[in-house]
Amino acid sequence: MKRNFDRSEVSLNVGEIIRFTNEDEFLHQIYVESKDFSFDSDEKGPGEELDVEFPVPGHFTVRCGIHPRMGLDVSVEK
Ligand SMILES: [Cu+2]
Repeated sequence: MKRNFDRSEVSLNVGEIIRFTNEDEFLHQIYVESKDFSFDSDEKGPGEELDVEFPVPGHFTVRCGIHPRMGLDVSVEK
C-alpha cells in the first residue's frame, strides 16, 4: 500500500530511460505535462512496466492522474 513513487527525485542524462514498475496493488496512470516534453501512460495495473525516455534536458514532474499527491521530480541533463 504505497500510492507513491519509490523516490521523490531522480537525475539522468538526455536519452536515458526510467523504467516504472507498478509494485502497488492499485492502478496508476502516470504523465508529464510540459511545453518541452509530455507523455501520458494508459492505466497500468499491478506488475505492469512502462519505459519512459526523456529526450530533452530540463526539469519535469511525473504525476499520477489517479493519485494527485504522487510526484517524481526528474532532472534531465544534456
Ligand atoms: Cu497512482
